[in-house]
Amino acid sequence: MTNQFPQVLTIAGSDCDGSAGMQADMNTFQRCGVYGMSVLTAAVAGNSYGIFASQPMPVDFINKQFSVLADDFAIKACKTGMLTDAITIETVAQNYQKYDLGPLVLDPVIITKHGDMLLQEDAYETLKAQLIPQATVLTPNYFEAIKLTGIQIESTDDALKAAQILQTMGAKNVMVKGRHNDITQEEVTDLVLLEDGTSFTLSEPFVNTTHINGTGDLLSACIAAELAKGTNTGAAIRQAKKFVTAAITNQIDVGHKFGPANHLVEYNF
Ligand code: PXL
Repeated sequence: MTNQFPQVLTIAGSDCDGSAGMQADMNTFQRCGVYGMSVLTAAVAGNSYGIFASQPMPVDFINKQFSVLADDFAIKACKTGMLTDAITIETVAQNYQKYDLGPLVLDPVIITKHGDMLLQEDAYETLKAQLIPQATVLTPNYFEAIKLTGIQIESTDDALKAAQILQTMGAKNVMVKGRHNDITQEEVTDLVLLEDGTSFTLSEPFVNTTHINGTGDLLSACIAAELAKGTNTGAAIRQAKKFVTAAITNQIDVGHKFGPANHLVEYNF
């Protein structure tokens, strides 16, 4: 038997402060006990105050990263993060179709929690047309779910409606992540709609912390890692939510403003 150790790929941007993007994904893969690889789509200059510059990778270079990895490794699952623009989305969609990369966890990274745009507005339609139909699991946050469906989300019923719309666009399983912008809220509730039409909510107590950079990345990376290990989709999502909750409940003191979710948190998978 060769090449059998669970191998997982993140298709993402580099966040130089280590809190999010490819760096957060690789840390998560390690925590989940899988071997991580990365196709770099972009690089940002950011710190705990925000993002100050962004550089997409050339299409040829993205293509080359896919082809050399596919030539050699047995990738069992992948996830996407920052995709910047329509041409990058098209490139990723074509490569995902071309190679056998296992289930795709699509984190439709549009905007950071602090308002920095990571996907150009004219790329939303390309995302819907080319990548959402290939998603095994789609993990929009509240804002992204509204952007992609055009509906308002005020309740769990609305989140279910949004998830159903995203399913009709082609995503097999959808997790609409709950809002956590109100310090008086007691819980954060996510809505999960599975491929077979069943749905459930996941609630955890609201954690009042400024150290939440990268939580979406940790979540989608953990789902991809669990899928690579053979965990079923529902269980992979539950596991990922627990890991993220642990990572924001036990914060580490890094940076001056909005710090990272704690990728190092003690957690047994
Ligand atoms: O957390 C979303 C995200 C994804 N990818 C990159 C980022 C961020 C947020 O800052 O910088 C590269």
